[in-house]
Amino acid sequence: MAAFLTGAPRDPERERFRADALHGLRQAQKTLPCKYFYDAEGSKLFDQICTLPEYYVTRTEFAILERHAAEFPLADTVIEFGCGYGAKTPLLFDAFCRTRRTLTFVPVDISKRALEETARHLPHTYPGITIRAIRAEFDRACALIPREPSLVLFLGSNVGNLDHAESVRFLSALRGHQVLVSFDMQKDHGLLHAAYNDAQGVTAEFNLNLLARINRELGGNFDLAQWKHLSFYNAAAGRIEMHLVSQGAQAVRVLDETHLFEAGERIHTENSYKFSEEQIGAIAAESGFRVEKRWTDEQDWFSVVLLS
Ligand code: AVI
Repeated sequence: MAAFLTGAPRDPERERFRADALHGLRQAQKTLPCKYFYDAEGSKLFDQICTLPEYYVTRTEFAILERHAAEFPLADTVIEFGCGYGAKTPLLFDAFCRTRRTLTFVPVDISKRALEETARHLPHTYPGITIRAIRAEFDRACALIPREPSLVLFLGSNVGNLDHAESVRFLSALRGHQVLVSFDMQKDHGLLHAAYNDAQGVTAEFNLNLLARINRELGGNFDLAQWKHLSFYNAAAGRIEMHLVSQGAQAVRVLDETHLFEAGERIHTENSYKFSEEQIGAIAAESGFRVEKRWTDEQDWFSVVLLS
C-alpha cells in the first residue's frame, strides 16, 4: 500500500490486480485469477504455447475456421472478444469481406498493444473496415458494445476459462446478437494432460510468470525457484486445473502483506473446462440461445458453435 502514498496518480488496472491478488492469497485455498497471466511476458509465452506440438487447441480451431469460414453468418458489425494479435482475423475477414464493401469491426481486449496492432494493420488489408476498439475486461465490455444485432466472436476456447455460472452470465449479456463461440471438447485424459504439461516447459513458465508479475508490479518477493507448476485433469469437474506448488515452508511479501505457505501448499491459478455436446446445449439454453450449428474436426476434439 505504501506505493499509493507517494502522490503518484492511481493506475486503476494495477489497483485491480493488487486487490484481486491479495484477495486470492488471503483465502484458505489460495488462488490467483488466470486473467492476470497476460502481461507482455505472459502474452509472449501464450503465443509460444499456441505453437507447441502438445497444444492441439489452436491448430485444431484454425483448421475448423479455415475450412468453414464461408459458412459463418454475415453482419454489418463484427465484435470480437479477446482479439489478441488478430492471428485468426484474416481467415474470417477474407470470408466476411468477400461479399461486402464495408464492415464495422469492434475488437475487445484488455491488451492495449493487441488493440493498437489490430487497428493499425486491419484497414491496410481490408480498406472498407471501420474499427471501434474497446479496451476493457469482458464483463465490463458487454455494456459498451453496439446494441444493433451483430456477429460476436468468442473464440480461442476462452469460454473454458469461465465456470458454468460465469459463462451463462457472459453469454446472457450477448442476447440479441449471433455468437460464434469455440469449445474445447472432452477427450483422452493423456492428451489433455500433455497439452498442459509440455516437454519444453513453456506452460510451466507461463504459470510461474504470474508470480514474476506480482514481483514486478506489486513489489512481491516470490522466489520462483521455490515454486513448481502442477497441471492435471480433474475428471469429476471436467476440467484441467493449473496450480503452483510451494516447494517448502515459506513467507512471501506482497506490498505490505506477508503470506505464509506450507510445504506442498498450492495456489490455484486456472481452470480450463472441457465440454460435451450436451453441456454446450445446456449453456446455450440457460443463456437464452439455441445451438444453430456446430462445426468440428474429424476427431471431435474441438467445436466452433453458432448460437442464435
Ligand atoms: C486461453 N485459454 C483458453 C488457454 C487454455 O487452454 O485454457 C490458456 C492456457 N493455459 C495453459 N495453456 C493454455
